[in-house]
Amino acid sequence: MPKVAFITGVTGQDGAYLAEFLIEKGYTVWGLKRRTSLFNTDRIDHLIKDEHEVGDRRFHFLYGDMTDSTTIIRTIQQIQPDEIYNLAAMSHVKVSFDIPEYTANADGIGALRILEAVRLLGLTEKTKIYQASTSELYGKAQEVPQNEKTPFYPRSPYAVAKLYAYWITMHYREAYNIFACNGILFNHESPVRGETFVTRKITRAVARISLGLQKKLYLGNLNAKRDWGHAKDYVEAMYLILQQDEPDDYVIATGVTTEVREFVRKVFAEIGIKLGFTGSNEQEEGVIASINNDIFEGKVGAKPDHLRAGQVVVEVDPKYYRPTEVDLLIGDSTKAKTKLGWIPKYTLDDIMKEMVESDIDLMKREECLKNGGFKIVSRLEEKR
Ligand code: NAP
Ligand code: G4F
Repeated sequence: MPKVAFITGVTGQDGAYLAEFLIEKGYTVWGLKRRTSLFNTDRIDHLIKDEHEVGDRRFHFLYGDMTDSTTIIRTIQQIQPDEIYNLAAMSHVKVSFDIPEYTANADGIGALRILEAVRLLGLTEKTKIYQASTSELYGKAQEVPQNEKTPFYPRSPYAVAKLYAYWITMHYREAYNIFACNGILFNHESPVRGETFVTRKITRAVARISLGLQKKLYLGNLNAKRDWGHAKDYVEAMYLILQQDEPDDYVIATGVTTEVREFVRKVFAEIGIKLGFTGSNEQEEGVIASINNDIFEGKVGAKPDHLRAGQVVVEVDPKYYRPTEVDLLIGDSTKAKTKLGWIPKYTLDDIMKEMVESDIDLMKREECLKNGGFKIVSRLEEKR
């Protein structure tokens, strides 16, 4: 019998990559999906098969919401999963300051609802649980780099909600002997990263600026440093965590940290634009120092006639500042490397290159679509 996995948050970045990964491993995958007024399955369209056309389906949807216990219990009862990956969350740190109560409910109590369902349904021996914990738990980091023993100091309603989820997962492991694990994942990105997270916001904007569709990129804190990996590497770690003999918690990170400002510079450099930064704080600007026409034309497929040296293409807008910031994250994943044999394959340069190329392609397709072209493949498919 194929193993059965239940993924909450299947329409998100990680859910999509994980579903694909598990299906390739032979699993039957059930995904929890919120009802939305428009389709939001772009990232997983390639996995969805019409039941009227295909007999053997490996991927299924169920409607539900992390704030709705009864549906979660009914769903888990129906599926009887071998593994649950709890990825659903209001995952945007800045937005969590605007909707803290909802964030606590979905991200914090949501994790409890999954654990309690497994306990109530008598599945504690059968079902393993992965909880999507986060490096945001370290917040005002108490040591550098951060590992499984580093004390937590959350700095946002999101991180506080995730702190509850972390501890309740560990508590259910100890109190009820459930195979429940925390993956403390540092930031991970991809071409299907949500458009309002900083890396994707940057690669999208650089693509649009290069094509003359946008003039400037407005950002918040350029000084923040993050340990950025690739979502594909990170979903493999989630799977490995649940394949161990004993449940445990693991830090998943690359061990390399990069400033937001440096990420911006690198993405512009990828299309042949050398960027300099002048000024400080809210007056800081990113200015084109020079353009390598050959690289630009090779990457963008057009001439940079609308761009010139001295042009300001990046500005700071304080509306993107957070009431409290997480200044520096860098993870030490020695435990994952030793015990899981997990080694990330992608470097930050690989990720950035893949993302900007994908966004240039996407922007061209969107423009083509506006002008009467056809959308023929899903976003994830076209980015693989
Ligand atoms: P994401 O792209 O924002 O996806 C979040 C998923 O959760 C989406 O499928 C979303 O559905 C779903 N969701 C949100 N609220 C829900 C609710 N109330 N009920 C049911 N589903 C709900 O996030 P991600 O980057 O894939 O991250 C996956 C998980 O890992 C999240 O828990 C995140 O907090 C955590 N994490 C992420 C990172 C990272 O760098 N990516 C690092 C550490 C931890 P819709 O599509 O309908 O919005
Ligand atoms: O890309 P971000 O929004 O990601 P953040 O806050 O680190 O959170 C992400 O990673 C966490 C893991 O550590 C996950 F748990 C969480 O779910 C999410 O996936 O911001 C990264 C940094 C921040 O310091 C932010 O202040 O970039 C800075 N930044 C500067 N300008 C910006 C912007 N962030 C966003 N989103 N938009 C800006 O304009």
